Amino acid sequence: MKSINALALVALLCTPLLASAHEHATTRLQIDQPWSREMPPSAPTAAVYLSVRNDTDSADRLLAVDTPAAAKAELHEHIHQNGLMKMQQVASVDIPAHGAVAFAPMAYHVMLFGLKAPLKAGQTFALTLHFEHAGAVQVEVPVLKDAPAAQDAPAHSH
Ligand SMILES: [Cu+2]
Repeated sequence: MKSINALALVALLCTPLLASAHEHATTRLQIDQPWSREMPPSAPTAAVYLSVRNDTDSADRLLAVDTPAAAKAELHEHIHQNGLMKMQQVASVDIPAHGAVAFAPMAYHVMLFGLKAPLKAGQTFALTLHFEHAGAVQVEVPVLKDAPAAQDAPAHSH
């Protein structure tokens, strides 16, 4: 009896995951592990990180992003200039065929300006990515206190 209940629970928990995997498959691009870091309530901006995987034979390009959580969302990259770390807006991000591009701390990221409300850990918000070929792909972005284990910034290792 106990094992039957466990199986039923597993089936219940797996259903939303299967549904979302199917949804992604139709877009030809896989958006993995989106997340945003919780910021102090006074912070006017926030960053979103994720990974875009392209399993198709043709390259694509991320052109723009938007979210109802902020007035404006931009594609940014970090650059080294004269020994300083800076970030700047980029017009688009190439997603190579059979490749993946990581949006991670100290790399590409989505920058949110004019947050409608402070981002608190435990919340999620919608983010829409606009690709040249795949079109609009929407993901739910969870707000986390710390980076997910798989995305721990290598720059922080001592
Ligand atoms: Cu930025």
